[in-house]
Amino acid sequence: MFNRTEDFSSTMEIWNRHFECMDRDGLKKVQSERLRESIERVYFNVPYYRNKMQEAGLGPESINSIDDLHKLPFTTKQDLRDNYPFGLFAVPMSEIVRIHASSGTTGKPTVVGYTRNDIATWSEVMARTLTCASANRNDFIQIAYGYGLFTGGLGLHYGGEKIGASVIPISGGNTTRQIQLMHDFGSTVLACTPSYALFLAEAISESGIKREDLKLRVGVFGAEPWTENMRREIEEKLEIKAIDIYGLSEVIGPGVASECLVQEGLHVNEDHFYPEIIDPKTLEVLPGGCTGELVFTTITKQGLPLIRYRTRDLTKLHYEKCRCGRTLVRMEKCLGRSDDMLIIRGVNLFPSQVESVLLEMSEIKPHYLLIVDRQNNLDSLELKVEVEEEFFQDKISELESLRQRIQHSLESSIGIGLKVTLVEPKTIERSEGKSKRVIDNRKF
Ligand code: DLL
Repeated sequence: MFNRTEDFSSTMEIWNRHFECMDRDGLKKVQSERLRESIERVYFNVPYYRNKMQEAGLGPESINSIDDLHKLPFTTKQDLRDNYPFGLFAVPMSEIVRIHASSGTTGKPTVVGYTRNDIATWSEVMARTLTCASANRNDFIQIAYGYGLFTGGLGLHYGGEKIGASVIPISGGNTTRQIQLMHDFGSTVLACTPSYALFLAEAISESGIKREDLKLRVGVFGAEPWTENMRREIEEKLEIKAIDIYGLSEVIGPGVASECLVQEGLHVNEDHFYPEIIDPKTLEVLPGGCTGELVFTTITKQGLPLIRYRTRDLTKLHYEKCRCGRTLVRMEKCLGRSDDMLIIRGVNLFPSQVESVLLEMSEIKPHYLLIVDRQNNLDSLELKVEVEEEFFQDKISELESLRQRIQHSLESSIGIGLKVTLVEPKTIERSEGKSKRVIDNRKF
């Protein structure tokens, strides 16, 4: 993968040269020290971690360096759910200054809390992310990620302000206004999901605005998987450099890892988030260069520290120094997951969330199929669900009102617009083994 030779190190800015270019032995010392502090923090402040460590026969003294990490048990999204909403927080609520949330495996969201210090860490890693993408104080950053409980909008916002850029907090949607302001304000950096970037590219070409009248130079795209082909298409259509940024709310939000202009893997901010790759079946730790599930231990976070958190994202790590000069380990683009989480227009969705809403309605059977597609570069979601025999005989108007009720409950619960189609009993194919609930027609 990494075989080109051009040297970028003298031309690229680095936000925090001390940590981003530290020699790996020095980095390991920093990581080990921070890990020890983190383990003390969770052991003494979070009963869940203390119990799990005690069950494994471990105390804080068992963890002396990063080499001891493998002894510790894993943490999963289910653990966060079991301790909903604030059970894994390691500080009193009076120290939490911000709460975000993302989808859990059922109706309940995964809740994350930040102390003032965590917000400072987040701003720091986002400043690195934006600098990695060549942004600086002279840029106008149009933030078209959603603001709110989703971490995209505010994550980019704080990073943009930290580097001194002019931040445009336009949030997601309203494409006509996005294009208008991009033109009038002279936005140079676009932050949004890669699928929305493609959608915007088409909309710009239809808007009558000429490309040379826009100042756009680079995009920071993430929150969903996207391929090298999609990157090429975005770069050609928008005439910009398209940079991949990765993160998850549980770990901090965006800012966990980001590409530099070399575009050969995403630098993980491993002085804050220590990555491991495991075999998702055997749970063994795998060496650099092997594909497996990405696991993170936060080593500086205070509000919600996470120990060996299983992301379910599949990728591999590369430890060689990058041509930009950074020594931080790089992860390859994430293209798959080891669970059934879907990402639709940047929003996470588990089929079980849909199921739990459907199960509350007596008129329908829990036989359903979710069909995901991509039209005009935007994801679409359709639900086909079987109606109970007795209700299927009902008047068309009654069926239509049932359909609308299902649609409203689902949309308010999962936060994604969808099309609902009612189908006759026994028309959705039954499977002998694990039922197939999702057909994903998108090409990744
Ligand atoms: O998506 C945080 C984020 C916001 C990242 C803006 C980048 C930009 P969650 O909503 O918790 O957080 O979703 C996290 O999204 O486990 C991956 O499966 C997926 N994901 C995020 N970034 C990428 C990416 C935000 N660059 C989940 N490539 C993660 C592939 C990504 N998948």
